[in-house]
This record gives sequence, C-alpha cells and structure tokens, in this order.
Amino acid sequence: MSGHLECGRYCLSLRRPLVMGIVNVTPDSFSDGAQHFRADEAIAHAQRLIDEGADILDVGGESTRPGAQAVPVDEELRRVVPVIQALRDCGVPLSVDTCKPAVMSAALEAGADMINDIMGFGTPGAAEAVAGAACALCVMHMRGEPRTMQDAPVYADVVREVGDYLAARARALRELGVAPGRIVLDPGFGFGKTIAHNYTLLAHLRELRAGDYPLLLGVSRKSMIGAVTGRSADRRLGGSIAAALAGAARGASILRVHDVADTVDALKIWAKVEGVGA
Ligand code: YH5
Repeated sequence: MSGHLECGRYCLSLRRPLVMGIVNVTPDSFSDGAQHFRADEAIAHAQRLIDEGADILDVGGESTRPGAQAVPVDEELRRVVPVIQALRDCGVPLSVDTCKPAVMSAALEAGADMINDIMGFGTPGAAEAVAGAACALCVMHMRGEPRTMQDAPVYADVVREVGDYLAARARALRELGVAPGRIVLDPGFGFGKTIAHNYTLLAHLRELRAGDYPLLLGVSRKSMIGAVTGRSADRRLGGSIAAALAGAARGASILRVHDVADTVDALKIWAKVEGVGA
C-alpha cells in the first residue's frame, strides 16, 4: 500500500485509520415536501458527523439490510443527488453507497469522491461508470443478493474465498484502467455470512490485504455485535467500538460507523497507545 488513497478531489493519508460516517437518506415518502424534509435531515446529520470528526461521509439512499426490497433507480437518484449537491463543499470527501451505474454516474457528476458498491462493481455497467473518473472505489464482498443472502451461507474457507473474490475484482477493475491507488477492499460483514463467518473474517483481516489494498470495515451496530452482546441495534455502541478497534489493530484503514464521536475518541486512545499516526 502506498499509504494514500486517491479519492476524487482528495488524497487521503492512511497513516491512521479513518472514520467514515454513515448518512442514510431514509426511504418512503409520498410527497415532494417529505422528500425535501428527508434531504434536509440527512444534510443536518452529515454536518453533525463532520463536527464530530468524520474523515469521510458515506451517503446511501438504498436499504441494503438483509431482506430489504430494491429501490427503483429514479427514487434512489431523488434521494441521493440533492444531498451530494448540498454537501459537495462540506470539506470532507463524499462516498456514495450504491450498486446502480446510473446513480454512480449522477453521484460523480454531483460531486462524489468515492463510490461504495456492495456488489463489488459486478453489475453490468458499474465498473465502466467509475473507471474513467478520479473517484475511489470501495469493492465489497457479498454472497448472494440482499433479499436472500442470509439463507444459510456456506463456505469451505471463508477467508480464502472472500480474499480471492476481492483480489479478482481488483484485478478486473485495474484491467479497465483503474489505478491501484483508488481501490479499497471490504469483506462485507453481514452480507451472506453467518455470525461465525463474520468473526473469522475479523480475526483474519490481515490476510485479506490482497495486493496491499487498504481495507474498509463495516461492523457498526450489525447483528454480529448483537449476537454476542445480546443488545438491540440502538444499544450496540460498546460492542461496535470494540469490533472497530479489533479491525484497526488488524490493519483496517477505514471504519464505516454510525457513532462518529465515540469512535473518534476510541481511535485516539488506541493510536496513542500504539504510536500510530504520531
Ligand atoms: C459495509 O459493511 N454495510 S449497509 C444492518 C444493521 C446495521 C447496519 C442493525 N453498506 C456496508 O450498515 N458498505 C452497508 O443492523 C456497506 N461495507 C460497505 N462498504 C448495512 C448496514 C447495517 C445493516
């Protein structure tokens, strides 16, 4: 790894783990008024995450939780584009969480610096939509599709299979002209994995550093935290921070989290002890 990530208008130092704050542009609205209200809410939330120390924002207009229904492309565009336009000069790079090529293109046009694709740019047209831009690409592993992915996934060797997939996707992107310094890999916690698979991947995160690409880790509030602590989604902060630090200790470069302020604090202490970024 070069120690930097080429991320649209930004070049991010990876000497310390970066915090990516999650900005959901929430679903379901029937009038233009509600749509504006939701965009305004997302923009206000994003501002708060920046004040709390987020290094990157990840804006998502599609629900990708297990069992979720697909969002039509025009609806996803209506949710995401106004938020990116409003935030484009907010001072931190903007990532957009989407697997739709049309949303990727519109997001880049509106000012996005990174595209985060839970389908690993495997949808026809997705890789082509980003290849010629300057944006960073987060390539995530998923087994199956969101609607069915939690139906008893089976792996012979989860670390090897996820690692092989990520390496193959990175190779395919490079063949389309994507510079290696733009690529981030993500094992995709909770996406077609059992709780045991998720913890095996977290424990062996270092082995996923295929080609020395930086790793992004998304464990915040997920069921793998609840399964161990017995807590509901709104009480998973302590568990989420512990998992994030375990990832940082195993070389994760970007931590995708809901709770930015607390994660930033935890990372400051971890970095102080480890002498990271000093
Ligand atoms: C990810 O890991 N995850 S959306 C279920 C939850 C909590 C949170 C309460 N997009 C990732 O955050 N992109 C999502 O249970 C992602 N990596 C990348 N790159 C799912 C999510 C969540 C799901």
